[in-house]
Amino acid sequence: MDVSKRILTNARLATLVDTGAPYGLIEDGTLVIEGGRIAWIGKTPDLPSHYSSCKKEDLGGRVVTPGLIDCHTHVVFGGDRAREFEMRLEGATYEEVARAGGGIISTVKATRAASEEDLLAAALTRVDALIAEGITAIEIKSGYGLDRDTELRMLRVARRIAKERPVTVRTSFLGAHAIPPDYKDRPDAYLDEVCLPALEAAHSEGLIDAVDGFCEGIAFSPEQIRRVFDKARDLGLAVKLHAEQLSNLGGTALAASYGALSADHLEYLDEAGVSAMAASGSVAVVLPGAFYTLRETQLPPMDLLRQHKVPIALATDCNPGSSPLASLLLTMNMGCTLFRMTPEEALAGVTRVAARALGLDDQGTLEPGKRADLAVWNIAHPAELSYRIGFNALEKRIFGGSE
Ligand code: DI6
Ligand code: FE
Repeated sequence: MDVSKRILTNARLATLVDTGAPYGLIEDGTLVIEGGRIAWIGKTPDLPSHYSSCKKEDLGGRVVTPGLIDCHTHVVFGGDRAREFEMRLEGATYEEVARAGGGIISTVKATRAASEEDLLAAALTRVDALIAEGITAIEIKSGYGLDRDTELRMLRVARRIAKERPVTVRTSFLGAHAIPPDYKDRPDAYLDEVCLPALEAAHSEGLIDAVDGFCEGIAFSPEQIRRVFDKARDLGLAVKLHAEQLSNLGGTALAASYGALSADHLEYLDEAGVSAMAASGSVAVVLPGAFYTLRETQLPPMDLLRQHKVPIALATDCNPGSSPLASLLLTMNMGCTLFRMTPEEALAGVTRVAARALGLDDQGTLEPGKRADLAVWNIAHPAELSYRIGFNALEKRIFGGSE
């Protein structure tokens, strides 16, 4: 018997390939894995005869999806912000907490004080929760260091996660996340003296896959973000942006003009921004965990995004302040209930479209040539993934062909 091959049969394959069928579903499907990649996929009766001598794993009619992808997280950080949660419940807004020196800056203090080992151990607890729900790829941002050493330490921790666990990690440099207290009212000096040099240093150590920023009244202006993006362009790095989360500053159109992989949050996005995204091919990453936690009422312009055919991804935004959420399944449910996504859009948003938001060409769908990153679910229909709340139906996760 040939053991280099693995054949999963009697499965309902939610391929997420645009075949016309919802979810790209193949009923009574079989999937062949060879060399860690999908070698063949189709209806069981059509399986080529040269596979007939191989042992088959009967999945008993279970649903198989691509491994899930969380394309926007801040899982590496020190401390927590439970006290801030209490303050907000007592009436303070997220911006008021930030302006009073809490918010992102309080996590910066805790992150600077934490060792690489402590940051790794804490991040792994969150990554493990995601992996337990079938995640096979995750994006991780820096941005709680805001000094060169801590930004680099966060990114090293992110890279180490891919060695400690069977998961693909994509890193984003987010030095332009907040203005540190020592540079209060001098954001350009912070960019010149800290952020841009740290970006170069991290890039030269091979620690970055993309460059992100936070374009907002409490963070950086479009002109300042432009300076960060110009440096990214010089270094040949892709960009993405936290944009239009609390107000509309036009960050999305700026990101689109740099061919951004994605623009993220987008509650205050207008039609001009949506058309700029459509023209650049950028993905809209919506983050219902932050919307929920901040008790936002302004919804991202979902219908405009659909009308302009902007692909929509969904992610946890797992972070200690605005989205202390380490469940991508709950995020899918929130995407449907809060943002009125369909369960099919939600599943595409954490697979095919999330892969695109990270520039991962060989993941996110079930088709020949793609990595064999799969999730097998003990459910009868893929809509159940979004429908249930606080319920994890993962039967097993396959990463690069192995469990
Ligand atoms: N927007 C967010 O939602 C996170 N960062 C950002 O730019 C929040 C980060 C935090 O509150 O710690
Ligand atoms: Fe974020």
